[in-house]
Amino acid sequence: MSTGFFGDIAKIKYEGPDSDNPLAFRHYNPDEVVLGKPLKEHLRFAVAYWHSLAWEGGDPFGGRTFDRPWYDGGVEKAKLKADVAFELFSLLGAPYYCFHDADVRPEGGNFAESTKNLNEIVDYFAKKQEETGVKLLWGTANLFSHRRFMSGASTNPDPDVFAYSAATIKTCMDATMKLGGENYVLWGGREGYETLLNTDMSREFDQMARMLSMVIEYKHKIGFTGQILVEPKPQEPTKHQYDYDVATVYGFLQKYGLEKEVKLNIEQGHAILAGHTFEHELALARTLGVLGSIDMNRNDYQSGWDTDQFPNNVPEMALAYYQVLLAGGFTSGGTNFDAKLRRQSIDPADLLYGHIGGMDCCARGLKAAARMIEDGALSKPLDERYAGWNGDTAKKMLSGEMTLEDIAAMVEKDDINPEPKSGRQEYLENIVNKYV
Ligand code: XLS
Ligand code: NI
Ligand code: NI
Repeated sequence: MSTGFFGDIAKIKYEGPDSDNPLAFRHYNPDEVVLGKPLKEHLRFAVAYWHSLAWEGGDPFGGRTFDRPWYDGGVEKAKLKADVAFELFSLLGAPYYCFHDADVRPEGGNFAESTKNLNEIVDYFAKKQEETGVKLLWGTANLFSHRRFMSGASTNPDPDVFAYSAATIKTCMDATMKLGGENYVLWGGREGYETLLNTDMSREFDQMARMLSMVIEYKHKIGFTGQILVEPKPQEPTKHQYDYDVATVYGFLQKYGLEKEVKLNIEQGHAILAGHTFEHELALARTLGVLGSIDMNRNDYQSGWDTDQFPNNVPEMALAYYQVLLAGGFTSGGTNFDAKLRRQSIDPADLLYGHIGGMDCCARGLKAAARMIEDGALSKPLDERYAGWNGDTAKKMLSGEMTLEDIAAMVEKDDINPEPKSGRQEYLENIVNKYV
C-alpha cells in the first residue's frame, strides 16, 4: 500500500531525448544494451538513505527546512521512512540502496537498545526487499555523528570508543550480510585530527589498521562474500583525514598488508576536495587494481566544501565512466548517489528530479565512454604514443636484460638523439568533445 508521500507520481519511464516530461528519463533506458550489457547492469544505481531520507535540510546557519512525516519518532516512524524509501527506489527503478545504521533506526539509550532497533528495521527491510526486488549495494556504520565519536572511532584516544566502534561495526556487518549486501563500506569521517598537538599519529594508524584487520577477519569468519570498501576523503569533518585520497589509502593498506582484501569506494566530491579530478582518482585506483565502487555527486567548485550535489557535468562523467569501463566495469560495486537536494528543494517531487537528472547524466556519460572505447578514439592515439616501446631494445631496457652501463654504451654507439613529439592534448580534447 502506498504511503501517498509522492502523490500521484507514477513509476519513472524512459521516454527518449525529445521528451518534455520532467518526470521521465531522457537518456537512461535501463534495458539499452551498451558494450554487450544493459545500462542498468553497467550503472547499478543506488539511492543513499542518509541524504534522501534522513537529512533534514539544515546548514551551519539554520536547522531543518524539510518537513517529512517520519521525523522525530521511534521505530514506527522509522518504518514509515522505510516505506517511503522503498517507494522512492521503486519509482526510480533504482536497483539498489545504501545506508548507515544511524539513518535507518532511532538511537537507543545504550548499545543494546540501538542494536535492537537496528535489527527490527533490518527485518523490516528484508520484507521490503522481497516485495520490491530492490537490493542492498552496501551497508556501513555511522561512527562520526554522535558526540561519543568526536575524537574519532578506531583512532580515538579512549579504548572504550574503539570498543564501541568495533561493536557497532559488527552489528552493521551482520545487518549487511543478512540483507544480502554486496559490499561493506568504511568511511573514516573522524579518523584524523583537528590538531597534531593532541595527536599521536603512529598510535592512531595502528589502531585504524587493527580495526580494519578485524573487519576482514570477521568477514571471513561469517562467510560474508561482499567486498570491503574504504572511502577516501581528505578533510571535513576533521581538518585532516587519514584516508586522504586513493594514493594515501593504498599506501596505508600496503603498510599493513591489507591491499588484497580491500577495494575503494571513490567519491567525485572527495576527489575535488583532495585537489584531484574524479577521473584521476579512478584512473589511479584502476592502475592499482582497487577500483571497487563510486559515490556519484558533484561539488560546487567555488565553495571548497563537500556540497554533495546531484551530478550534472556530462563531459566529466564520461571521463569517469571511461575509467570504470577500462577497469572492466563494476563487479560488486555500483553508482551510489551520495547526493542531497539543496535545502530549498523541499517538495517530494524534488527527490525524483534530483535522481532522474543524475541517472540521465550518468547514462549519457557512460554511453559516451562506451562509444569512445568502441571506436578506439583514445586508445589508438595512446597506443601510437607508446609504440616505440614495442621495439626489441626498448623491451630489453625494461625487462632487466640491460643495465645502466649497457644503455649508456648503446646511446653513445648509436648516437641516440631523441626528437620531441607533440602530446596532442588539444587534438585529444577535441576528440572527446565529439562524443559528449
Ligand atoms: C561523507 C561520505 C559518506 C560516506 C558513507 O562525506 O561521503 O556519506 O559515503 O559514510
Ligand atoms: Ni561525501
Ligand atoms: Ni560518500
